Amino acid sequence: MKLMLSGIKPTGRMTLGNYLGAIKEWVKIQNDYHLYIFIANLHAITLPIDREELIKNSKEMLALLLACGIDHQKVTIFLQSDVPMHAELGYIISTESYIGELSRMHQYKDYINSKKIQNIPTGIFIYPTLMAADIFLYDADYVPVGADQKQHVELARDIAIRVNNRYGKEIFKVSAPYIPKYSARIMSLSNPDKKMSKSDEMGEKGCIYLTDDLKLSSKKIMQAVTDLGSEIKYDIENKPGISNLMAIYSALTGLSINEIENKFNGQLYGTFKKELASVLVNELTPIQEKFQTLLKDDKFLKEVLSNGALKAQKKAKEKLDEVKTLLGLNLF
Ligand code: AQP
Repeated sequence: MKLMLSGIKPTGRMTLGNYLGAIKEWVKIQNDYHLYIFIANLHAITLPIDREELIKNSKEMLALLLACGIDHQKVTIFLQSDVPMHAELGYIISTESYIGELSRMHQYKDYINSKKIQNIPTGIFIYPTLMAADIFLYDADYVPVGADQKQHVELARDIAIRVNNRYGKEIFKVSAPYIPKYSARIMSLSNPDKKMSKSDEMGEKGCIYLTDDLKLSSKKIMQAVTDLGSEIKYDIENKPGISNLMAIYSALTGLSINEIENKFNGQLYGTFKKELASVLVNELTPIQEKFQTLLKDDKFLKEVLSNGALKAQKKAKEKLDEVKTLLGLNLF
């Protein structure tokens, strides 16, 4: 079985975008791959985050992953900081990468250009080297590629090829991008030109959080921005609002866009939104119930994390030892 690695940053509450773009897909493929899923708290601290919030987000994320159907018996779920090899290999990779290539990363350039933060943490700059280490430690065959992280995954591939050539040995696996079959890129409900993001401070109205009261989520759907005209038709360029809602409907029901267009032919936006809200409530109700139960069970959550960390550490240590020996960092 091939190994797939995925992470999720505990930078906020989990969104419908995270769920439909990643987690629902992970649940579907968990029988077909050795799946490693980590809560990327080392990546989360690249921007300032309150410690209590980080702890709360990380715990809720774990409980939600399980509530959404990730099976901890099949999937290795762990907290990134519980596996110190990530930080150690991350440092080594930073010595194998170039300032020029890291400076070209969109995410880094966006921070430089946005002028949102005056002092940009070095962690933003070396984010891709830590991400490369995440991937290399487990010899991941596949890494799911969302549009945002595509460039970072490509850089990891470049670094792997370069290091392998330098040492004349296939030390790092050149992982292939995994393009999910069913997942969608979900946009903000209030601004469909922008991705639905958990850390979007202005995003409250446009963002559905998995743990939100379902009445509030339905209201957000009903108030979602739609476009001129009334036809339920998928047209990203001219009708981004309704197209986004159709993508959500498709990801929730498994119906194709074509089938959705036929189903709602001649109907009004309001009717479609009502139906979408109802589908959403049906999907999220059992998840929220399970989440609430799991959240009270610290003993179980702790056990899941420590089992996951043990499994991950074992694999990660093997790779790190191999690298350290190759570089002359192990004496005996
Ligand atoms: N809007 C989205 N539509 C589809 N997929 C999405 N993902 C995130 N937002 C959407 C996918 O969720 C997985 C975990 O994401 P992440 O937490 O590691 O980072 P992210 O993509 O940066 O997610 P956010 O919510 O936008 O976080 P912040 O606000 O902290 O930057 C990934 O597979 C991602 O593609």
